[in-house]
Amino acid sequence: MKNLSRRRFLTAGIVTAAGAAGLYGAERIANHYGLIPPDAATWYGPGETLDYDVQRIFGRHALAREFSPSQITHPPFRNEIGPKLPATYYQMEQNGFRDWQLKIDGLVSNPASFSLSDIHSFPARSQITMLSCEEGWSYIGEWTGVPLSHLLDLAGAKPNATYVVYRSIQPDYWWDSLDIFEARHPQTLIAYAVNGSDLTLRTGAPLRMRVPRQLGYKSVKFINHITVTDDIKRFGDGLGSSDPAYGYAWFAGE
Ligand SMILES: Nc1nc2c(c(=O)[nH]1)N[C@H]1C(S)=C(S)[C@@H](COP(=O)(O)O)O[C@H]1N2
Ligand SMILES: [Mo]
Repeated sequence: MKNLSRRRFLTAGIVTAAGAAGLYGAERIANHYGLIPPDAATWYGPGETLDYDVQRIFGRHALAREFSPSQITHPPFRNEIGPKLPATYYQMEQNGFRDWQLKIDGLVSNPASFSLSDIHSFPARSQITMLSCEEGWSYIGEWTGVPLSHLLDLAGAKPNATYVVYRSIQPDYWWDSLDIFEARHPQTLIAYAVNGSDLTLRTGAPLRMRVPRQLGYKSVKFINHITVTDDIKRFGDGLGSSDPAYGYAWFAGE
């Protein structure tokens, strides 16, 4: 397979370049070129760093596979939602999420707050992709939403931005970030519908991040706050997301 041989080639290249210093040296080289994921110091760091580097060097623009309508999974799989959502969530749900706001701040020239009707008025993209959970199940669905890159442009994300942090209405329990390449990738959406219907509580209503090139846990539900930054270490415990605290890598690409 093409990808496998590329991966081997790069791994060999980095290890050769690092010489006797091995993985540690490889990390130093990768660090020099800005190729270190935020959680690289954790126990799965070296392997994850190599995966991330291969992806960023060879696959930055690669598209996640898109499927045909006949391949959509019926009924779709819906994961359990973790701890109970705050009471304000259910109040907003009762009200058709008319009061929901998606805030975008940080390294932007026009910090903004978008309502759902703002989001619906922006250019939409629909794509049929697979959502794969780290626990081994997956399903195919058609997600519709606005490309995150469009919101970054509207807010005027500054050129020195390196990461985009996103939080849900469960801000401490579930938050994540993408590097600027993944954030600007055309398939990365702020989704509001799946299979032609508005999202529901189970699917992350009213807005959910959809990152089809990475595992399902990066597709955070109930999104209400996006922050553009050049300093990912400032957020949470500095590892780029809540994933490492649960034993999962920040970079969840293939
Ligand atoms: N806010 C929030 N987002 C979340 C989760 C969650 O529990 N809370 N679960 C994640 C995980 S582990 C997966 S695999 C997907 C599942 O998406 P689905 O319910 O559409 O299948 O949502 C992700 N987003
Ligand atoms: Mo998952």
